[in-house]
Amino acid sequence: MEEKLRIIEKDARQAMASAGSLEELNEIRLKYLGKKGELTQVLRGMGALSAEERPRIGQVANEVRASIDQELAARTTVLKELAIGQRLKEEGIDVTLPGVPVLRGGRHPLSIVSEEIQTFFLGLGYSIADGPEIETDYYNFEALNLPKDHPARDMQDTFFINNQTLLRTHTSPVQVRTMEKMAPELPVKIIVPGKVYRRDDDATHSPMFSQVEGLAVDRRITFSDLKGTLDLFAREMFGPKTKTRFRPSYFPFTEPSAEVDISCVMCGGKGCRVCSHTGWLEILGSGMVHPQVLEVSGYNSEQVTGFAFGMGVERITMLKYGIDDLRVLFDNDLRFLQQF
Ligand code: 2NL
Repeated sequence: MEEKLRIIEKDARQAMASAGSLEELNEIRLKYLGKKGELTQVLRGMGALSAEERPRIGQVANEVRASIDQELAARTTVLKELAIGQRLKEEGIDVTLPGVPVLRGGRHPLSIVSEEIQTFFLGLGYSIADGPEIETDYYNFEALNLPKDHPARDMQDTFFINNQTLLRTHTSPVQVRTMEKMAPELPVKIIVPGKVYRRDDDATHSPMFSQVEGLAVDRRITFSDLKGTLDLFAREMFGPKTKTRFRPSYFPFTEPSAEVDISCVMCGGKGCRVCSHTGWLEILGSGMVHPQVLEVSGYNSEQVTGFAFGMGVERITMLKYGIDDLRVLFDNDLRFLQQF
């Protein structure tokens, strides 16, 4: 029996050492060590041995088993290495190739411009305020001197959620909320950036767009303060040679009201296609806060005055970077975004 075991040991080790693949090696393992394997068969016959022989044969059987296991483990390691080497060769991995570059994120042009506007006004001592995008009819319209059924409501086609609730059409309601909280404390100097919603959709209008509005309320604030502030702003945004023009206009929440134009960024004022041969480009709306708006917000309009303004960030961005279609700002095409 000992001889039989030694032969199995020799045969098994030899077969394993020459196995060419892990699959082949596994077959050999089953042939010798499996349930019906050769070694297993021999060990089953041990019951027939005499009491003197059994311990010695048992020890030999253990040695044989350990010896085969050792060869199995050694060959497994070698074949695994070979398999990896083979795959590397077949799949042609070239470790000298440069890696896949990690894409670096960047700021969206609308964020860049919105933050640039905010930074300018922070420098003049303004604070940043924000508030809800879902508003009540009261804060979006009534408090801003736009009663129900007033024709001026037609200027802002509105998404209503129900009779009293809507998507804000401008960030002005945040300014009303801020004044309500602060009154009668002075001065109020705030900048309100944020998304607003109007039922508009074409090459120059999007149903969602970004605004920055500003508000300054104090004793003896005048139209000169408004002009000086916005003139400085225009030159900061569009360069020191920029001229401004204040044109009479109408907003329900300001009186008097003015639209602010800058000398054309393309032609410098000579007249070209961008400025429709006028030499001027409109950048924002502004005015002296209507006394009615001050009163409902908690201020005495006999004692305090204020100016306010509002601008569309998309429009400023398009003028600053010479973009002629608003929609590229919302397409999220990396070929466009990576230019900033
Ligand atoms: C525009 C014009 C404007 C205001 C916004 C304002 C806010 C309060 C009181 C008075 Cl709380 N006015 N905001 C004033 C004038 C113009 O925006 O064309 N925006 C895109």
